[in-house]
Amino acid sequence: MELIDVELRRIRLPLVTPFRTSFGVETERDVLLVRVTTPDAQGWGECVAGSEPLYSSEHVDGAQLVAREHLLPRLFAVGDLAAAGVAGALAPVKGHQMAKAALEMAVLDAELRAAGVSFGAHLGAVREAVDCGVSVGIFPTIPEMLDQVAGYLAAGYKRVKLKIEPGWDVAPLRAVRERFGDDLLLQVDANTAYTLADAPHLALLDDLGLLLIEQPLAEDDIPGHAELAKVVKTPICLDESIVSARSAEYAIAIGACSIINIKAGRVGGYLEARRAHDVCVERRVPVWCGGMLETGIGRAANVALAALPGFTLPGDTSASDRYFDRDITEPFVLHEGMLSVPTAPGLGVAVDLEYLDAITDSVEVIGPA
Ligand code: OSB
Ligand code: MG
Repeated sequence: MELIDVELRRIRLPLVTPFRTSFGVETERDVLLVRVTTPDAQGWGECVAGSEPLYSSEHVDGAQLVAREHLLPRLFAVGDLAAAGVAGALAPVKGHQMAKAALEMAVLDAELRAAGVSFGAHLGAVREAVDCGVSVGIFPTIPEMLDQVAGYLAAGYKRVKLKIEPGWDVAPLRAVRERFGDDLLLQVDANTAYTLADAPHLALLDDLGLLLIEQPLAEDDIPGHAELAKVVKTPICLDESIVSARSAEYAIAIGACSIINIKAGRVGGYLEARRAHDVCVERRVPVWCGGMLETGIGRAANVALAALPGFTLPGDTSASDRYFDRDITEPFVLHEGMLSVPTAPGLGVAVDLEYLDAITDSVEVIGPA
């Protein structure tokens, strides 16, 4: 495939409700979109980096700079480009998984649109629709949080994930159990807000019947999670720590986690995400698809990924209206707690270009040197 040019576009989309985590609050998404043009098709990619480097070391301005200055020149230098060759071509650049993932995604979309193959079919999807959970931020008060959860349950979400931090853990969780009962599939995400010294406190969560606790300790503290797993009964799930299929393999091997949240952006792309999935399946470690408040572009790919056989737990693949009043593709709508996996070629969704232009902050088009 020949790469004709690549558009880097920044859009601004307000969130329907502020999303607060232990690392910060987001009220709108400032998203870097990638559009690649090849002779046969265009392809879209979405970079999941946040506006500040608070979830990981990447952030959206940095991702755009790295894409423009370091990644795209390497892609244009490849003679006959294929999605399967993107990671190798970009490997000399260390890190920057989210920037790399966005470029690989756009190339893969173009390739699959030209070939008439959907993302799901290409990745190995075995389901037509996927079970959806919802990630609930930290609220100023417990009643406000409970109302939000009630609304999501009424909409049909199959499991709830509460964001926690020191001072917002046991009490809100007990309140959720009291109001919605013990059958609710409930899990928590700390986004690295605790240390191993908090192990006795985290063990208090054991009585709450949680599916898992996600990333309680620091990103680089994989051994600490293995220690914590000896003290708490709630299964430990890693998010931030898993930056490649290999890191998944090592974390599982040392007993740091018994469940993994897979995010394509964090591991450098959907093809590496599939390899991480395969590692987990071989080791009988359940996985689920994480989310990064994606637009319909990223959501289409996430829903396809979540349809792979090892994704046996509901993911953070919520409907478009959980995030935005208006999505930039046709909206993803929940049916009986599920989202349908797109079947049309590539991502299988169409971008609303008129709306996109209306919410665009900047566009740069990069060609061969
Ligand atoms: O830790 O899973 C996380 C959003 C932004 C950054 C990190 C995380 C999240 C979420 C939201 O939990 C998941 C979603 O997209 O609904
Ligand atoms: Mg997480």
